[in-house]
Amino acid sequence: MKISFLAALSSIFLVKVDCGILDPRHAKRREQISLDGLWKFSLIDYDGAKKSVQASDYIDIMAVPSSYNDISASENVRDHVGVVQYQRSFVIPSTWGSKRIWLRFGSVCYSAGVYINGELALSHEIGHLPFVGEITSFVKAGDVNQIEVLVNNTLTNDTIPQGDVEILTKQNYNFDFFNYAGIDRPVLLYTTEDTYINDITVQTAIKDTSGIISYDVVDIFDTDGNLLDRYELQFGVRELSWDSTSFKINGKPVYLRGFGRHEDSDIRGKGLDLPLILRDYSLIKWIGANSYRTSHYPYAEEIMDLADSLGIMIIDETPAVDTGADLLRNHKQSITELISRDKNRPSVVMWSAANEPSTGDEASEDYYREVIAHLKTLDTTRPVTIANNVGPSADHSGQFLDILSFNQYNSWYNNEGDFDVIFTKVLTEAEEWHYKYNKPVMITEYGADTLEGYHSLPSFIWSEEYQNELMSRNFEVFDRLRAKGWFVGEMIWNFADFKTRQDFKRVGGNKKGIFTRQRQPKQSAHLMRRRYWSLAAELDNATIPADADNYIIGSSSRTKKEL
Ligand code: GCB
Repeated sequence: MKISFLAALSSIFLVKVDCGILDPRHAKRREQISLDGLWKFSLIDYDGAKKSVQASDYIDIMAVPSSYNDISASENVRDHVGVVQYQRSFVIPSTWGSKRIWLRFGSVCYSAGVYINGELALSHEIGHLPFVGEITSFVKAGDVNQIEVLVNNTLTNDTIPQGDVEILTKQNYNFDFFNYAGIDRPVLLYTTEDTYINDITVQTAIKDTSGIISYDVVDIFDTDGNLLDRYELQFGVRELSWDSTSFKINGKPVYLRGFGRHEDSDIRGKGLDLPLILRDYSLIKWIGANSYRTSHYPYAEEIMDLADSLGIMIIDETPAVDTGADLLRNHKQSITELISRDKNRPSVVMWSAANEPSTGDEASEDYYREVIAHLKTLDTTRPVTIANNVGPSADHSGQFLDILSFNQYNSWYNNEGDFDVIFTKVLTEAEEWHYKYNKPVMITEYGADTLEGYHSLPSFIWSEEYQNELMSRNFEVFDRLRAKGWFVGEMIWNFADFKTRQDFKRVGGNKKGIFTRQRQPKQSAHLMRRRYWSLAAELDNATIPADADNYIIGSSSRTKKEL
C-alpha cells in the first residue's frame, strides 16, 4: 500500500473528532475493549513506501502504549522523520450491533490519521491530548475489523510545539526534550446508547464551613425510566482565589514547592507506564513536595487522576514551548482541548499558557491578549501564568496573567562557578516582575546539570556538590522573597534526568534532575527533602519525617522514644 506522505505531513485530515472527552473508564454503563498490546509497525518512507525490514534494522511490531523511538536497536526508528504505520485487527462483539461504537486515543504524537477497514475514520493533531470519534458506521459487529493508524511526528512552524524539517529526513527543534512519537497512551473502544453523557462541568466553592458543588449533568434515563448512561466523576471541593500578593486555596495562602517534570523514561519514552507513575508519586510524597508543573505539555490522564486523589497541585501547561507569536490557531485549540479534558480536576490549580515563548517581541502583546482572553472564556476559576524567560522590562505578557512565573539559571548558563550572583539576580527579577504588574510571583525553573556519582570538593560544575550549593543559594533568596509577602512558589528544574536531542551541551540528556532517570536520588534530593519538609512544617503544620535527617549529635528529629 502506498501512503500519501504529503497528505499525512500536512495533517490535512478532514474528519471531525470530538475532543469533549470524558474519560470512558469512569462511565458505568458502557462496554469497553482495550486495543493496547502489540501492533504491526512500519516506517513509511517520504515517497510513501514502507521501509523494508532488514534483519539488522527493526522488528515490525510495536507496543501500544509507548513511544516507538527507543524500543528498537535501530537509529532509523529512533530518528525517523515523517509517517509510521500501526496496524492490528479487533473483533467487535455481535452484542454491540445495537449500540453506538466509539474509538478513543489518550494521545498520539504528533498527528494521527485513523483508518477503519480501509476508510479514514478519525484524525487529530497536537500531541499529548486525547481524541475520540464515533466509528459505528465503519465497523462490522460480530466480525473481525482492521485498524490502521498513520502517525506523523513532523514539526513545522504551524505545529505546537514548533520545529522545522531541514531536509526530508532531518527534523530540527529548539525545545530541550526528545521529540518522542507514537501511540503514547491507551486506545479504547467503547459503546454508548443513542443518548449519552457527552460532557460534565463541576464547579465547587466554599461558603463559611460548607462546600458548595454545582454541576450541569445528571444521569440519563429514557422515557421508560431505564438508565442509559452514568458517569462517576472524581472531584474535590475547593475554591481558588488570588489577588496582587497571594494565591489562596479555601482562603488560605498557598506556597507551591515542587518541580518541573517530564513524561520520560528509558525504552518507553513518553509511553504510559503505571509502575513509573507510582514510583514518581512515591518520590514526590517522600520529598515533601506539594505541586509540579506539567512542563511542557499535558500529561497522561492516569497521572492527573492520581494527582487528584493524592492531593498534589498541578500547574497544567499547554504544549506551547519555546514558541513564536505565529501559532494562534493551534495554540488556542490546544487550550480548548486541555481545558475540556482537565476542567473538573481539583488538582489543577493554575493554567500555564506557554513555556519560554517569545514574549519580548512586540507581536506577542496582541498574541497573548488573544490567547489569554480565549483561555478565560473557558475557565475563570483558576489563575493563568506563563513560565517566562524574557525579563520583565522586555515582557509583553504579564498584563494578561494572574500569576507571574519566571525561569532563571544563574551559575549555570551564566556566571559558572560563581554562586554570589544568585541572590541579587533572583531578588531583582522577582521584584521587577512584582512592581511592574502588581501581581504574585513565583520561580518555575532554576537548576544545574549534575552527573550522579561525580563528586568534587570544593564544588565544581556538574558535581553533586555543585548542584547542592546552587540549590542552597537559591533557597536563601527564596526565603528573603517569601518574607516580602508576594512570592508564591518555587519549582526546581527538574524532578528527574530526561532525554533530549543529540547536543554537545547534553551528556546523555538533560541531567538537571534531583533524581536520576531511573528514579534514584542524587545527593540533592536529600537536601531538597529537608527544605520541602521544613516548608511543610512551617507553612502547613506538617510533621517532618523522622528519617529526614540522620542523627549526628544532641537533638534529632527522631523521636525520643526511638533513641
Ligand atoms: C529551560 C527550559 C527547559 C530546559 C531548561 C534547561 O529554560 O524551559 O525546557 O530543559 O531550561 O535545562 O536548559
